[in-house]
Amino acid sequence: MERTLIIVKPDGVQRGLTGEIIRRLETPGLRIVGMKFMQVSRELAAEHYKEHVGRPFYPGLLDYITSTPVVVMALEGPRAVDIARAVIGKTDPLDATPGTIRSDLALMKGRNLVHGSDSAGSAERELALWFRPEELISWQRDSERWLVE
Ligand code: DAT
Ligand code: MG
Repeated sequence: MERTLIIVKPDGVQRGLTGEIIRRLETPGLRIVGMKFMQVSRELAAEHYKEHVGRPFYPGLLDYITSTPVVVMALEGPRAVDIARAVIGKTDPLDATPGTIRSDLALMKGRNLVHGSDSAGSAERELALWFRPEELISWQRDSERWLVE
């Protein structure tokens, strides 16, 4: 089992797509183990996106992610990081495969609706950044044996 960090970004919340985005990630079998609605501070945004410091889009990225509230989630499942990335699609909606969230619902890299951790290491770092340990709840779903062999 693996955990990944998902953020429904401000455009997702503003466009009323929170439910649609959660549905697309939850339906394949990923299980919610943490979730909250929050306004992101500049400090948290900067720490989250620190790998992009110095890139031309970085200031705009911080303005965007801190503009209005987000929904942040921890999802758990086998290969959760890669499964979530597959459901989300490539960074640029134009490159994303049809059927993915970004291909179906977004137009631009800078308004691509949702974040998903890109590796197990990133997921660990990001989950620690966005959630206190007690906010992540381990639980089992009765349908698990029909999803996980
Ligand atoms: P991803 O979100 O697919 O992991 P990333 O980590 O490379 O993509 O970049 C983080 C976010 O920054 C991305 O979701 C949107 C924004 N971004 C990346 N490259 C960009 C660009 N060239 N122009 C505008 N925004 C960009
Ligand atoms: Mg990334």
